[in-house]
Amino acid sequence: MIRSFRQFTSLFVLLFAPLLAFSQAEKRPNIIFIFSDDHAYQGIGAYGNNIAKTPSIDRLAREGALFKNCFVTNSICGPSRATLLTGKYSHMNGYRDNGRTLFDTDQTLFSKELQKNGYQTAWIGKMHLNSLPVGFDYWNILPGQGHYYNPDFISQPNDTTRHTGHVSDLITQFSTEWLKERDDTKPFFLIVGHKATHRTWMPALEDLGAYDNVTFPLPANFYDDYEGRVSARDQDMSIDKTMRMKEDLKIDPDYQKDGLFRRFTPEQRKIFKAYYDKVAQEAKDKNLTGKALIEWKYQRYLRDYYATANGLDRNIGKLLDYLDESGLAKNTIVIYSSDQGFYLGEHGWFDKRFIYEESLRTPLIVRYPGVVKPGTTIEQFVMNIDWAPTVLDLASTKIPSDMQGKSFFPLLKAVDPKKVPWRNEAYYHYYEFPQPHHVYPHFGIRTERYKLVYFYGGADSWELFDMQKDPTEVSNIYGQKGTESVTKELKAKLQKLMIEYKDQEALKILAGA
Ligand code: SGN
Ligand code: CA
Repeated sequence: MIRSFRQFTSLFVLLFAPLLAFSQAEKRPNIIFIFSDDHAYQGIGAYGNNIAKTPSIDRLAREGALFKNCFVTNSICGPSRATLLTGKYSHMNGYRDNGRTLFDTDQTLFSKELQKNGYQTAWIGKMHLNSLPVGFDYWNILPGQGHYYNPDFISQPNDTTRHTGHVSDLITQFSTEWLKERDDTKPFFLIVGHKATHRTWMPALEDLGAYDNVTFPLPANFYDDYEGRVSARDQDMSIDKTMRMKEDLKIDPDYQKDGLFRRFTPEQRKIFKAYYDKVAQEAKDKNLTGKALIEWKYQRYLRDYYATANGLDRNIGKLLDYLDESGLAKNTIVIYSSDQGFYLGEHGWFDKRFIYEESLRTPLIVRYPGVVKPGTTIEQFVMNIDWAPTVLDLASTKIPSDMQGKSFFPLLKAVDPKKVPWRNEAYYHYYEFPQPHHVYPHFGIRTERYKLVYFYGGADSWELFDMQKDPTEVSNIYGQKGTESVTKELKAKLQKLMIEYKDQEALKILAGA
C-alpha cells in the first residue's frame, strides 16, 4: 500500500529508473577509434595524395571532419598510445620510449572513466604498451608489434592463440564479431588497433603488386644533404643506408628460406615468394648501384607500403559496411588516426621520430553523423593529448583534471571551426636514443610559421625553420642574421609551454642550452 507521495515517487523511480537509464544510454553515441600504425597523412587520398587508393578513409573524410594539423607529442608507437590513454605527455605518464619501461596502468586512463560511466569498452588488435589492457571489458590484442601473417593474439585472461590469415583481415573479423556479441543495452567504445602500415610492410596476398605500374615521384628533399643539421645527418633511418634487402625488401634468398617467411602456410608462401622472386630477379638483372639503386629501393619501399595500406583501407571499408548493415552507423562516431606520421622518402628516410613535419603530423578524421558537417576541414592545431579528453567529452563523461589535453568537440560541432579560440602552438619532446635509428632526443615548438628545435644528448644544437619559405625543412636558419627576435620570441614560448606542461627535465636542459 502506498501511503505518501514520497513512497509513490520512490516506487516510480524504482520501477522506471532502469528504463530511463536505458533510454539515456541508447542516446549516448558509440565510438569506434580506428588506430593504424605508421600511416602517413601524405599517403592518404583525402590529404591530397592522388596515387594512393584509400577510398574508405576518403569516404570518412567526405562524411566527417578532416584535421589538417593533428600533431603528436612524441613520434613513436608506445608513447603515442600511452598518450592516447592518459591524455598526457610522456614525461607525465612515464612512457617515454618503446618498451624500456612498463606502462603504469594505475594512473588515470580514459577507458576507466568510460567504464565508470556505463560504456562497454574493447581493444582489438595492436596495442604495443608492454602490458595488458586496463579499463577494457574485452580485449584481443597482438603481442608487441605482432605479425602480418598468421599472427598470435592474446585474449582474456592471458591466452595466446595463433590465427591463420592476414592481420588486417583478422582484426576486422574480431572487431565485427565483438560488435555482434556485445551487450547492446550499453553504448560502446572500441579501439580497432591495426598493425598496418608498420615496417616491414607485408601486403595481403591480393594486394601484392598493386602499385607495380606506378612510378612514385621523388620528394623534393629526397637528396637532403643535412647541411647544418647534425642530428638529421647522424640518423640511421635512410632508404640508402638503413633499408634492408632482407626484411624490408624481402628479396634475399636466405631470408625467404627463413625469416618471417617461416610463418606462412605453404599456400601463402608460394604466392608471396613467387612475387618477391620476380622482384629479386629484377634487382639482379638491373644490378644497380649508387643513386639508381637508392631510387629503386625507394620505389620498392613505396610499392610495399602503399599495397599494405590498400589492405588496411579495404578493412576499414568492411567495418564501415558492417556499421551500415547493422544500423549502428547513425549513432556511432568513427575516428580514424595513426599513432604517428611517417617518412615516405622525405629527407631520404623511412621511419618517424623527428619533429620534422611528416612524422610530427598524423592523420585524424572524425565522422559523427548528424553533428559534424560532412566535408569539414579543420586547420587548428590539435594534438594526441586531446584524444582522451575528446573521447570522454563525446561520451558525456567528466574529463579528469589531470589530463593535459583539451577536448576538440567544440571544433567538431562549430558552424565555423575557425572562429573557435584555440591553441596556436604545439610542444614536442622525443626521447628514444640511440636504438633503433639513432635519432637524438629533442624538444621543440611548432607555430603556424616556424619550428624551433633543440637536439640534446650529444647533438646539442638548435634548429630553426621558416616553414613558409622552406616547407620541406632543409634550411636551418638558427643563428642567422635577422632571426634574433623571432628566435627570442619562440624560446620564450617554448619555455612557457614546458612550464604549462610541467616538463621539468626539459626546463633544466633548456636552461643550459
Ligand atoms: C621496430 C622497427 C623499427 C621501428 C620500431 C618502432 N624495426 O623496431 O624500424 O622504428 O619498431 O616502431 S623492424 O624491422 O622490427 O620492423 S613503432 O611504430 O613501434 O614505434
Ligand atoms: Ca607506430
